[in-house]
Amino acid sequence: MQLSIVFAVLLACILNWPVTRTRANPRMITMPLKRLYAPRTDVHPQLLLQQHINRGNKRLARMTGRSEPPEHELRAEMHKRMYILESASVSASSATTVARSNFSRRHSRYSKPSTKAASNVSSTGTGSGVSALDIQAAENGGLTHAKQPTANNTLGLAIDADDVGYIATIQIGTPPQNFNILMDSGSADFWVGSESCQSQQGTCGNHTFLGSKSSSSFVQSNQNFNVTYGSGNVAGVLCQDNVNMAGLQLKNHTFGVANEESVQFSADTVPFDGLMGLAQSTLSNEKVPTPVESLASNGLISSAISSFKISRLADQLNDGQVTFGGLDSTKFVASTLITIPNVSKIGFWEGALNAITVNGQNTGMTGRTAILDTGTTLIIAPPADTLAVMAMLGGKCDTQQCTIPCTSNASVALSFGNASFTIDPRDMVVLPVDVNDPTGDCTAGIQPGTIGTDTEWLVGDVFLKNAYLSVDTKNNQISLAKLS
Ligand SMILES: *[C@@H]1O[C@H](CO)[C@@H](O)[C@H](O)[C@H]1NC(C)=O
Ligand SMILES: *[C@@H]1O[C@H](CO)[C@@H](O)[C@H](O)[C@H]1NC(C)=O
Ligand SMILES: *[C@@H]1O[C@H](CO)[C@@H](O)[C@H](O)[C@H]1NC(C)=O
Ligand SMILES: *[C@@H]1O[C@H](CO)[C@@H](O)[C@H](O)[C@H]1NC(C)=O
Ligand SMILES: *[C@@H]1O[C@H](CO)[C@@H](O)[C@H](O)[C@H]1NC(C)=O
Ligand SMILES: *[C@@H]1O[C@H](CO)[C@@H](O)[C@H](O)[C@H]1NC(C)=O
Ligand SMILES: *[C@@H]1O[C@H](CO)[C@@H](O)[C@H](O)[C@H]1NC(C)=O
Ligand SMILES: *[C@@H]1O[C@H](CO)[C@@H](O)[C@H](O)[C@H]1NC(C)=O
Ligand SMILES: CC(=O)N[C@H]1CO[C@H](CO)[C@@H](O)[C@@H]1O
Repeated sequence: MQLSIVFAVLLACILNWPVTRTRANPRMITMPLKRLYAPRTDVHPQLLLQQHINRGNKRLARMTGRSEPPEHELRAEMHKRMYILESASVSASSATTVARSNFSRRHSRYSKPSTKAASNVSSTGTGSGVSALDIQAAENGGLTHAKQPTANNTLGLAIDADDVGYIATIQIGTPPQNFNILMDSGSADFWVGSESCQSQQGTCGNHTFLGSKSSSSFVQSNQNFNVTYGSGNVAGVLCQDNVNMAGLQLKNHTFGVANEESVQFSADTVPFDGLMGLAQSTLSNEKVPTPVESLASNGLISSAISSFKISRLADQLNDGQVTFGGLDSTKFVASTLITIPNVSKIGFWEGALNAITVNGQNTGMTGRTAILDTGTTLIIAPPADTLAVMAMLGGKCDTQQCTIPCTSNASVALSFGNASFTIDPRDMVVLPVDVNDPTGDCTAGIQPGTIGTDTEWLVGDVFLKNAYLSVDTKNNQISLAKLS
């Protein structure tokens, strides 16, 4: 595998690994990729991935109002994957632990990637396997911080691991404390951990908590709430406190403090302290307006609009952001903006998906809808649709998952309104089945959802890295545009 000099040197610095120049082209560097990744002793990326898939399936179930897949089914999926890992003699001894619960870190999770490496990294992924950066991030977890946005009313979105999730820093309480918050367009509850938070492991980990000890403006109610996500659940009480998002001061906002968190949220290595749902509040369990709805009703922004630029770790641009009250016109090509009605009856952001093409060839699928969800990593599609797309991609599906060659440069495009949005081939190859073989088979960016209607897609970051997304509560509409 060849990588551009800057990228290779960056990696070499991070990994303390020697790089060798090839004679043929002194500008290019060959890296002994296989040697970069010692067998890990904790959670294998494939297990993390199964967790993402399970999570997607459960979300799909919840949003369509059907019963969620029973816990034992999900566990069975995990066990199947463990079995595969064991037979491939990769240590799965701690595979029952939760994602990233004990990751060894070869470098600081808060290390700042060089922006100089940015420009040409993208050329290394397509057609030549999963980038070394992604594999390393999948193994190490942690956050890659975003650059400070220049637009008003805008928060940078840090990247969790290898594009697993997107996290903003906001301030809550008096005096204001920083909280890292997962920004989720696919749910509608906002909560952070409370000072008395407990988990099955004891405390709720190395996180920032909210309560009367740390905030003089904190007021707790006796109204309970709970939320079950695809992965994990929280329960607690509603409270009021001051919330500052990108300089917008929401006084006495009502939201949740979690007194109980499952380990998916409480583990030390989970890089966020709470979650902000930015779907419509009709979907919320807390039954209170979302922060963006409150910003609008208090006149702090002109309309309840949230707009997302989801960034890709491999690009090394770190320009992810969420804008409240409007769109950041510097992030998209204005002439490509399309606006479509929301069709979800229960408060998701769901639009008509008019066509799906593979390498420009129409799959012939019609009448599909897509829920646009920044909080889901992959695309979860109905099984029949997934199989059809995989067949055209040259991929295959077994009972565990769908895979495609890591070297695939096939392009899948989704059409909304009258525009077609092409998914970068790099986003379709998520992680090598064998991390030591980054040009072998890769988990595909589209996986089958076992529960849902046969026309409903759950479209997460694999797609959203390729479009600017804006959602508008008052007008009940969704806009998408090509990235600038
Ligand atoms: C976590 O990793 C450390 C260092 O590798 C090890 O000593 C410890 O036993 C591990 N803890 C668990 C719970 O696996
Ligand atoms: C990136 O690639 C472009 C063309 O592919 C080239 O003009 C430019 O010099 C490269 N930049 C770096 C930093 O290598
Ligand atoms: C941000 O808002 C201020 C005050 O309204 C305005 O002067 C400035 O031009 C805005 N900046 C951007 C980048 O829109
Ligand atoms: C807790 O997290 C902070 C960063 O948020 C880090 O600096 C610190 O080392 C962590 N402490 C432990 C015990 O993990
Ligand atoms: C969760 O909240 C619902 C009502 O919002 C309630 O019916 C249910 O009992 C709660 N579950 C738990 C485990 O507290
Ligand atoms: C804060 O909001 C709650 C609930 O809406 C309300 O009961 C309370 O009076 C408010 N407090 C202040 C100081 O505005
Ligand atoms: C994929 O790459 C091959 C050669 O590497 C090229 O012939 C083909 O046109 C590419 N396909 C797409 C869809 O870019
Ligand atoms: C999509 O439709 C709009 C008007 O509804 C039009 O302005 C635009 O040119 C169309 N785009 C394409 C690619 O056809
Ligand atoms: C929550 C909400 O307003 N949902 C709407 C989304 O759009 C559909 C179709 O226009 C409406 O029926 C829903 O009420």
